Amino acid sequence: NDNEITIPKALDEASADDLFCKNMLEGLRSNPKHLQSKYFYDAAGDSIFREIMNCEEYYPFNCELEIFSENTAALARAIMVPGGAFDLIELGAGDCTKSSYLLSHLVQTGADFTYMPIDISANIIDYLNLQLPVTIPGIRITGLNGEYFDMLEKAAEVSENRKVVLFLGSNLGNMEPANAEQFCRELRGHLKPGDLALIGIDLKKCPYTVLAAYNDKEGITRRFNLNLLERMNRELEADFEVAKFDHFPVYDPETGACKSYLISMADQVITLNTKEGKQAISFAKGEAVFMEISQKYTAQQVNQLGKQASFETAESFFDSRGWFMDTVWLA
Ligand code: AVJ
Repeated sequence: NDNEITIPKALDEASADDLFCKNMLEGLRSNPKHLQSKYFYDAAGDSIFREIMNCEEYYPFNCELEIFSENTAALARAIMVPGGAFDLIELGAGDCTKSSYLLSHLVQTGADFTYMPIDISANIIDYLNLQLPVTIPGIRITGLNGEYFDMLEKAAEVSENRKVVLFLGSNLGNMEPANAEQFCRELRGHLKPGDLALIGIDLKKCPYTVLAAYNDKEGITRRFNLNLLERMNRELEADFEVAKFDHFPVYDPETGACKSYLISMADQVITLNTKEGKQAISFAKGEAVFMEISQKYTAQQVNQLGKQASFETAESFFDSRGWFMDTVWLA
């Protein structure tokens, strides 16, 4: 049945909560302190991220939207090769505004595919499973809530079709370069010859432009970062006073690393309530908590990244300013 919608069981909620708690505590007990940016995306974080995508300074979203809206047919052609039924798997799908251009085009042209969005946010997957068949009638969708590679394995279990993996929005930039390299190798390991990856990556450019994207005047990005403290207040019964933390983004044009930190504005002790009881974490005035990296690359570095992971670059697409790149890698 072509219209059948499979809604798989979401990641076990208790174990997801435990993992969140464990990872937050590990990061806060480290020296220097750090928190994992993948946890930004609870329901409140999803909503603040939508504000970021609409704010003036955050150019990556508009650049990639331009690529997808202006090159829809060419992108579709690029991923239809070598042909046959396929699974279109999107890692970190979000609300799939960009990919929906491609999805609509593929449905309209009668392509034989199932869309499998993978997202860490259960909220997002529930939304996509319900909403996408309404906005794109005729689409086959199987949403998967969980970690990327766990869900890629699941996707391989449920279907033997050729795989096309979308990894857009410069999500790869959220990994340190060495981890990104490892990630691409691991991704390649989950694919067979003939499978494809379509990777969207933000490129190096004027340092002022990059930094402004992570330091918007309205303070949306600041709220986005502080939301993780508020999420700990909500989910771990923590007692962060977010007014006592400041958002501090930096961009190093030499390495291409854009990093954001939260700075403790005072000597302070916060507590979290865990299964093992109350935990106290102290912060020194001026102490930084590393929150997120948004790594920028040159187009050559991206090609190199693919090559090192045993992919062959088939085709690359750029926005009119050459600020962002979507590249098709053949496994
Ligand atoms: C969607 C993860 C690529 O790093 O540019 C936006 C997230 N963080 N503003 C990025 C983000 C702060 C974004 N990614």
